[in-house]
Amino acid sequence: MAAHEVAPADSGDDQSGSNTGSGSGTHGNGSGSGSGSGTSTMPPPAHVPLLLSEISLGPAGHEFVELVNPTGFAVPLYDLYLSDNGNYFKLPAGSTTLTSGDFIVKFPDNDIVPAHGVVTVAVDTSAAFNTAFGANPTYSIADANLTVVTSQSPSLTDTGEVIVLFQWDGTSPLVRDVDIMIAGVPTAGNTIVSKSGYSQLTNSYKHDAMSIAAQASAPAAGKSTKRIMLETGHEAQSGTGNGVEGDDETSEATGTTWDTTAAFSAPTPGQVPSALLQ
Ligand SMILES: [Ca+2]
Ligand SMILES: [Ca+2]
Ligand SMILES: [Ca+2]
Repeated sequence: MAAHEVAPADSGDDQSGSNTGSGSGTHGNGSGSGSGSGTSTMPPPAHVPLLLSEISLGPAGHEFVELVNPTGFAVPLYDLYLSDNGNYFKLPAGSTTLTSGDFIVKFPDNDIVPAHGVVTVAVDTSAAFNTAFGANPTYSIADANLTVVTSQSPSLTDTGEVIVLFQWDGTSPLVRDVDIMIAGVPTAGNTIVSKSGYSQLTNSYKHDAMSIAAQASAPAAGKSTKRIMLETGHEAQSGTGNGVEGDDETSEATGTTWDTTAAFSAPTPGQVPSALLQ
């Protein structure tokens, strides 16, 4: 009779459990035993809900960029890059010229950001970050536990930097923006560069609004700038921008969605306000 099949009440979970259990390796040192065997042929995710959430420009050892996953589901870091150089968008052509002090790094394909998780990328060593904040970062550029695509003695300039999270599948002529923030008041060499209409390989970038603005001032040493609000409703989305899903990341009203001069406070790496969690 069919009841024989029912036997162990707990076996049903075992089958699905064996697939989900591999989500463990969220952090950089991982063995990469990750879930995705067929990663090299996977298309880049069409939806990347990750956001920049905090930027600490200094002093040395205290420099980091934080990302948050606002959603209640895990998000892969597949095909995602981070840069502090406005020419990041030339990466597919191999012609990215970094000025001294800048970097482009790529996250490990098999790593994920857990639901409501936070990732920190330290510019200096994990040891220096630990000395500053009492915990290790998720990744360290100096320790190269993520892929350092190119760098020139990377640092975050205290007066200001553009920070860009972007997606590239390794073969497309163009990258796609995920989130952009101009922290502090960067010099021309450290800030965003318009890619409107820029022709590269077999395609051209669409129009960038470029209405994102520098802050009124840079956070003082020992303070950072932090996202306080989600971007929805504060940037052009689902349009014809250069971002994932047609968003225009150069249009975010970061004067509203990030803190400002009077509110700059001590860094909180690994922690975000609950307003950022959906
Ligand atoms: Ca820099
Ligand atoms: Ca944005
Ligand atoms: Ca934080």
